[in-house]
Amino acid sequence: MKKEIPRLKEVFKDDFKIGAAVNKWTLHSAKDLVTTQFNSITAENEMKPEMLQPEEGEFDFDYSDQLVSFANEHNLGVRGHTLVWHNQCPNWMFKNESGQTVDRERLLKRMDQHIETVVSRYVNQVYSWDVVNEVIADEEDRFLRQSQWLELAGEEFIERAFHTANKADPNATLFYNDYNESDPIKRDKIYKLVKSLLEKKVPIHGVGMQAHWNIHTPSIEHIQQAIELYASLGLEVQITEMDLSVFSWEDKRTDLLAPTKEMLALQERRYEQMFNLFREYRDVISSVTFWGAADDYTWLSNFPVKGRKNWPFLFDEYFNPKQSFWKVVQKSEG
Ligand code: HAH
Repeated sequence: MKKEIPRLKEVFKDDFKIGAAVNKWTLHSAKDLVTTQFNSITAENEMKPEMLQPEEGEFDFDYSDQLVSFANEHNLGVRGHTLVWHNQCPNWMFKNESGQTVDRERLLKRMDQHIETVVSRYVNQVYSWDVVNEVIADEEDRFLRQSQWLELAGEEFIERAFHTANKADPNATLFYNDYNESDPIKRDKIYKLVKSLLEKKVPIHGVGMQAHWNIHTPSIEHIQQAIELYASLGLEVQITEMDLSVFSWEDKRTDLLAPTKEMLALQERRYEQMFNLFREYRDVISSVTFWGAADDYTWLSNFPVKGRKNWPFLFDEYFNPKQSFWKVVQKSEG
């Protein structure tokens, strides 16, 4: 008989929720893995504005409803992703009937309508929402990202999105979510933004650290400092899109058919260190979500190098636990 392996959701049940991003295909292909190992899911794409409202006023909830029913049926929480983002946002949002850019009022009204419709549909079924995604600039000398949202609506769109989401579901916890969240310069900008929102009494409850990391960077120290800093605002932290690429950002090699032994060894060590850190901060970290479930499918196989396979998770292409999995579940505490 096949020996049962430990379940992540059991191992971390007193610490934080443990989640996987799924999409309309992996919801079926990885069904057993997702329902046995995890207690939270996030839609990789199916709840993004371009998917939910491809044309003005014409909502398409087919896939997101399926995902939420799946979650209900299998007792999984749902992490909502995402309400306002510069990417995967339908172009009509920024245009009027004659194809010119809309004015501020019209854009903000459309934003409110989108948020109200989506959030109220899943009231009490989504425990946290990424209300605003990635509005901090990567350039060192810029604060907010240049986007149509910022250009057309001005920075108030950020706080307004949180107010609107909070009105639609006062029980959901609301997050600001971003990548390179552990980089000291970007981290300080995220901190500054979130702090200013709190000072204005904006209903924001947490910072989402995407955690698109790799086997070399960022350092555990930088991750720890970022968690500390965000938590110092009295907010929750969630790890929202974790994956550990086997390639450093600069490494664009495309020759590998499998990860090397060295890559896997580093990945194991890093996963172990990271989960030790997460456990240390269990009082502030309320959920840890991977941006996928197993190495058979990851967005990283198309980013940043198109068509280059990557192996970033705890489960291999056949859904078997990798050595990294065993490192993560063997807790040192007695
Ligand atoms: C994330 N952005 C997004 O939040 C998520 O919705 C998407 O599925 C994958 C990754 C990370 C990112 C990016 O899209 C582009 C450049 C850097 C980082």
